[in-house]
Amino acid sequence: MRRIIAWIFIGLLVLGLSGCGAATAGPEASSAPLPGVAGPLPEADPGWAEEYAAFVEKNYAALSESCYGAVAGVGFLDLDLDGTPELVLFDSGASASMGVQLFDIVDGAVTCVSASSVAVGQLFGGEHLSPLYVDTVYFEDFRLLQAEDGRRWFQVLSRNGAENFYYNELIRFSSQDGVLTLESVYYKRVVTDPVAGEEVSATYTVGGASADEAAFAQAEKAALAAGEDSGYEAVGAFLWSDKTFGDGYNGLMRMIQAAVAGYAPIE
Ligand SMILES: [Ca+2]
Repeated sequence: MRRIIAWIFIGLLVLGLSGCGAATAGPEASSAPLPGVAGPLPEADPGWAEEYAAFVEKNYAALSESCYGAVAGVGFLDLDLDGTPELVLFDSGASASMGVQLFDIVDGAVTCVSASSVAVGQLFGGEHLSPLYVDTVYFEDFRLLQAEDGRRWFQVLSRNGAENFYYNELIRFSSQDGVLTLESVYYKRVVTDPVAGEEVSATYTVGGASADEAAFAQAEKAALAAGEDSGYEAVGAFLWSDKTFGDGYNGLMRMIQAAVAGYAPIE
Protein backbone atom coordinates (compact mmCIF):
# COMPACT_ATOMS: atom_id res chain seq x y z
CA MET A 1 0.00 0.00 0.00
CA ARG A 2 2.74 2.33 0.99
CA ARG A 3 4.51 1.59 -2.30
CA ILE A 4 1.34 2.40 -4.30
CA ILE A 5 0.98 5.70 -2.47
CA ALA A 6 4.64 6.41 -3.20
CA TRP A 7 4.08 5.74 -6.92
CA ILE A 8 0.99 7.92 -6.96
CA PHE A 9 3.03 10.62 -5.26
CA ILE A 10 5.85 10.29 -7.80
CA GLY A 11 3.29 10.28 -10.61
CA LEU A 12 1.78 13.51 -9.32
CA LEU A 13 5.25 14.98 -8.98
CA VAL A 14 6.12 14.09 -12.57
CA LEU A 15 2.79 15.52 -13.79
CA GLY A 16 3.46 18.66 -11.78
CA LEU A 17 6.97 18.99 -13.16
CA SER A 18 5.84 18.37 -16.73
CA GLY A 19 3.12 20.97 -16.13
CA CYS A 20 5.80 23.42 -15.07
CA GLY A 21 7.89 22.45 -18.07
CA ALA A 22 5.02 23.11 -20.42
CA ALA A 23 4.43 26.49 -18.81
CA THR A 24 8.03 27.63 -19.09
CA ALA A 25 8.26 26.48 -22.69
CA GLY A 26 5.11 28.37 -23.69
CA PRO A 27 4.88 31.62 -25.60
CA GLU A 28 4.87 33.69 -22.37
CA ALA A 29 8.38 32.58 -21.48
CA SER A 30 9.87 33.06 -24.92
CA SER A 31 8.66 36.65 -25.24
CA ALA A 32 10.62 39.57 -23.79
CA PRO A 33 10.05 40.40 -20.12
CA LEU A 34 7.33 42.95 -19.47
CA PRO A 35 8.63 46.47 -18.97
CA GLY A 36 8.23 48.63 -15.92
CA VAL A 37 8.03 48.58 -12.16
CA ALA A 38 4.93 48.19 -10.01
CA GLY A 39 4.03 49.99 -6.82
CA PRO A 40 5.16 53.22 -5.19
CA LEU A 41 8.70 54.42 -5.87
CA PRO A 42 11.46 54.59 -3.25
CA GLU A 43 12.42 57.91 -1.68
CA ALA A 44 14.94 59.99 -3.63
CA ASP A 45 18.56 59.88 -2.48
CA PRO A 46 19.08 63.06 -0.46
CA GLY A 47 21.45 65.54 -2.03
CA TRP A 48 20.82 64.55 -5.67
CA ALA A 49 20.22 68.18 -6.73
CA GLU A 50 23.46 69.35 -5.11
CA GLU A 51 25.42 66.47 -6.68
CA TYR A 52 24.23 67.25 -10.20
CA ALA A 53 24.73 71.01 -9.71
CA ALA A 54 28.27 70.43 -8.44
CA PHE A 55 29.03 68.23 -11.46
CA VAL A 56 27.80 70.87 -13.92
CA GLU A 57 29.62 73.63 -12.02
CA LYS A 58 32.91 71.71 -12.06
CA ASN A 59 32.63 70.71 -15.72
CA TYR A 60 30.96 73.81 -17.11
CA ALA A 61 33.58 74.58 -19.78
CA ALA A 62 33.90 71.03 -21.11
CA LEU A 63 30.13 70.47 -21.02
CA SER A 64 29.42 73.68 -22.95
CA GLU A 65 32.08 72.97 -25.54
CA SER A 66 30.96 69.38 -26.09
CA CYS A 67 27.31 70.51 -26.33
CA TYR A 68 28.17 72.51 -29.48
CA GLY A 69 28.88 75.75 -27.63
CA ALA A 70 26.23 75.77 -24.92
CA VAL A 71 23.87 73.64 -22.89
CA ALA A 72 20.52 74.76 -24.27
CA GLY A 73 18.28 73.17 -21.67
CA VAL A 74 18.21 71.25 -18.40
CA GLY A 75 15.71 68.90 -16.86
CA PHE A 76 15.37 66.23 -14.22
CA LEU A 77 13.41 63.02 -14.75
CA ASP A 78 13.40 59.74 -12.83
CA LEU A 79 13.63 57.81 -16.08
CA ASP A 80 14.44 54.45 -14.48
CA LEU A 81 11.88 54.92 -11.68
CA ASP A 82 14.32 54.16 -8.86
CA GLY A 83 13.15 57.23 -6.93
CA THR A 84 16.06 59.56 -7.78
CA PRO A 85 15.96 61.70 -10.92
CA GLU A 86 18.55 61.67 -13.68
CA LEU A 87 20.05 64.83 -15.16
CA VAL A 88 18.95 65.59 -18.73
CA LEU A 89 21.05 68.10 -20.70
CA PHE A 90 20.04 69.33 -24.14
CA ASP A 91 22.79 70.41 -26.50
CA SER A 92 22.55 73.29 -28.94
CA GLY A 93 23.44 71.30 -32.06
CA ALA A 94 21.64 72.73 -35.06
CA SER A 95 19.20 70.13 -36.37
CA ALA A 96 15.51 69.31 -36.45
CA SER A 97 15.76 67.97 -32.88
CA MET A 98 17.62 68.64 -29.67
CA GLY A 99 20.37 66.21 -28.75
CA VAL A 100 19.94 64.71 -25.29
CA GLN A 101 22.63 63.74 -22.77
CA LEU A 102 21.58 61.62 -19.80
CA PHE A 103 23.49 61.43 -16.51
CA ASP A 104 22.93 59.14 -13.52
CA ILE A 105 24.62 58.99 -10.13
CA VAL A 106 26.55 55.71 -9.86
CA ASP A 107 28.46 54.91 -6.65
CA GLY A 108 28.27 58.55 -5.64
CA ALA A 109 29.65 59.90 -8.93
CA VAL A 110 27.76 61.57 -11.78
CA THR A 111 28.33 59.63 -14.99
CA CYS A 112 26.99 59.94 -18.53
CA VAL A 113 24.86 56.93 -19.54
CA SER A 114 23.71 58.20 -22.96
CA ALA A 115 24.87 61.05 -25.18
CA SER A 116 23.69 62.40 -28.52
CA SER A 117 26.93 64.38 -28.64
CA VAL A 118 29.82 61.95 -29.18
CA ALA A 119 32.15 64.34 -27.34
CA VAL A 120 29.97 64.30 -24.20
CA GLY A 121 30.01 60.49 -24.19
CA GLN A 122 33.79 60.43 -24.60
CA LEU A 123 34.36 62.96 -21.83
CA PHE A 124 31.81 61.87 -19.25
CA GLY A 125 30.79 58.32 -20.17
CA GLY A 126 32.32 55.26 -18.60
CA GLU A 127 31.46 51.60 -18.46
CA HIS A 128 27.74 52.45 -18.24
CA LEU A 129 27.60 54.53 -21.45
CA SER A 130 24.89 53.14 -23.73
CA PRO A 131 25.40 52.93 -27.51
CA LEU A 132 21.84 54.30 -27.76
CA TYR A 133 21.14 58.03 -27.66
CA VAL A 134 18.10 60.27 -27.73
CA ASP A 135 17.14 63.20 -29.95
CA THR A 136 13.85 64.89 -29.08
CA VAL A 137 11.82 67.76 -30.41
CA TYR A 138 10.35 68.55 -26.97
CA PHE A 139 11.28 67.67 -23.40
CA GLU A 140 7.68 66.45 -23.13
CA ASP A 141 8.58 63.66 -25.58
CA PHE A 142 9.66 61.67 -22.52
CA ARG A 143 6.46 59.86 -21.54
CA LEU A 144 5.55 57.89 -18.42
CA LEU A 145 3.46 54.89 -19.45
CA GLN A 146 1.29 52.69 -17.26
CA ALA A 147 0.11 49.17 -17.97
CA GLU A 148 -3.26 47.78 -16.85
CA ASP A 149 -1.61 45.87 -14.00
CA GLY A 150 0.02 49.04 -12.64
CA ARG A 151 3.55 48.63 -14.02
CA ARG A 152 5.03 51.94 -15.12
CA TRP A 153 7.98 52.94 -17.28
CA PHE A 154 9.38 55.89 -19.19
CA GLN A 155 9.83 55.84 -22.93
CA VAL A 156 10.70 58.38 -25.60
CA LEU A 157 10.21 58.54 -29.34
CA SER A 158 13.68 59.67 -30.39
CA ARG A 159 13.59 61.33 -33.78
CA ASN A 160 15.62 63.48 -36.07
CA GLY A 161 16.09 64.14 -39.73
CA ALA A 162 17.49 66.30 -42.45
CA GLU A 163 16.74 66.94 -46.12
CA ASN A 164 17.52 63.41 -47.21
CA PHE A 165 16.60 61.18 -44.29
CA TYR A 166 14.65 60.87 -41.08
CA TYR A 167 14.44 58.32 -38.31
CA ASN A 168 12.19 57.35 -35.40
CA GLU A 169 13.29 55.14 -32.54
CA LEU A 170 11.21 54.14 -29.54
CA ILE A 171 13.50 53.84 -26.53
CA ARG A 172 12.37 52.39 -23.23
CA PHE A 173 14.12 53.08 -19.91
CA SER A 174 14.79 50.76 -17.01
CA SER A 175 17.17 50.37 -14.08
CA GLN A 176 19.80 47.66 -14.18
CA ASP A 177 22.09 47.28 -11.16
CA GLY A 178 20.92 50.73 -10.09
CA VAL A 179 21.94 52.39 -13.36
CA LEU A 180 19.66 53.99 -15.96
CA THR A 181 19.52 51.65 -18.96
CA LEU A 182 18.17 52.24 -22.48
CA GLU A 183 16.53 49.65 -24.69
CA SER A 184 15.56 50.10 -28.34
CA VAL A 185 12.02 48.84 -28.88
CA TYR A 186 11.90 49.65 -32.58
CA TYR A 187 13.72 51.83 -35.09
CA LYS A 188 12.87 53.06 -38.57
CA ARG A 189 15.21 54.99 -40.84
CA VAL A 190 13.96 56.39 -44.12
CA VAL A 191 16.06 57.79 -46.96
CA THR A 192 14.20 60.49 -48.85
CA ASP A 193 14.71 62.22 -52.16
CA PRO A 194 14.55 65.95 -51.31
CA VAL A 195 13.90 66.92 -54.94
CA ALA A 196 11.06 64.52 -55.62
CA GLY A 197 9.89 64.63 -52.00
CA GLU A 198 9.60 60.86 -51.95
CA GLU A 199 10.74 58.07 -49.71
CA VAL A 200 13.51 56.11 -51.43
CA SER A 201 14.15 53.29 -48.99
CA ALA A 202 13.55 52.30 -45.40
CA THR A 203 15.36 50.09 -42.90
CA TYR A 204 14.00 48.74 -39.63
CA THR A 205 15.13 47.14 -36.40
CA VAL A 206 13.06 45.54 -33.66
CA GLY A 207 14.67 45.03 -30.26
CA GLY A 208 17.98 46.10 -31.79
CA ALA A 209 17.96 43.39 -34.48
CA SER A 210 17.41 43.93 -38.19
CA ALA A 211 13.75 43.46 -39.13
CA ASP A 212 11.35 43.77 -42.05
CA GLU A 213 8.48 46.21 -42.38
CA ALA A 214 5.87 43.72 -41.11
CA ALA A 215 7.85 42.97 -37.94
CA PHE A 216 8.34 46.69 -37.39
CA ALA A 217 4.61 47.35 -37.77
CA GLN A 218 3.86 44.56 -35.30
CA ALA A 219 6.34 45.98 -32.76
CA GLU A 220 4.84 49.45 -33.18
CA LYS A 221 1.35 48.05 -32.56
CA ALA A 222 2.52 46.05 -29.51
CA ALA A 223 4.22 49.14 -28.03
CA LEU A 224 1.03 51.15 -28.46
CA ALA A 225 -1.00 48.47 -26.70
CA ALA A 226 1.53 47.96 -23.87
CA GLY A 227 0.37 50.86 -21.74
CA GLU A 228 -1.45 54.15 -21.49
CA ASP A 229 0.11 57.57 -21.10
CA SER A 230 0.05 58.56 -17.42
CA GLY A 231 -0.20 62.27 -18.22
CA TYR A 232 3.00 63.06 -16.28
CA GLU A 233 4.60 66.13 -17.86
CA ALA A 234 8.32 66.77 -17.76
CA VAL A 235 9.23 70.32 -16.74
CA GLY A 236 12.59 71.65 -17.86
CA ALA A 237 14.41 74.96 -18.16
CA PHE A 238 15.54 76.19 -21.56
CA LEU A 239 17.55 79.19 -22.71
CA TRP A 240 14.61 80.41 -24.76
CA SER A 241 11.92 79.76 -22.14
CA ASP A 242 13.09 82.52 -19.80
CA LYS A 243 15.26 85.40 -21.00
CA THR A 244 16.38 86.17 -17.44
CA PHE A 245 18.48 82.97 -17.40
CA GLY A 246 21.04 84.65 -19.62
CA ASP A 247 24.05 83.05 -21.33
CA GLY A 248 27.20 81.54 -19.95
CA TYR A 249 27.99 79.94 -16.63
CA ASN A 250 25.51 81.96 -14.56
CA GLY A 251 22.74 81.27 -17.06
CA LEU A 252 23.35 77.51 -16.89
CA MET A 253 23.40 77.50 -13.09
CA ARG A 254 20.11 79.46 -13.08
CA MET A 255 18.61 76.88 -15.44
CA ILE A 256 19.74 74.10 -13.08
CA GLN A 257 18.03 75.85 -10.17
CA ALA A 258 14.84 76.35 -12.18
CA ALA A 259 14.84 72.70 -13.31
CA VAL A 260 15.31 71.49 -9.72
CA ALA A 261 12.43 73.72 -8.60
CA GLY A 262 10.25 72.45 -11.45
CA TYR A 263 10.98 68.77 -10.82
CA ALA A 264 7.84 66.88 -9.79
CA PRO A 265 8.55 63.57 -8.00
CA ILE A 266 6.51 60.66 -9.29
CA GLU A 267 4.16 59.30 -6.64
CA1 LIG B 1 16.37 57.36 -11.43
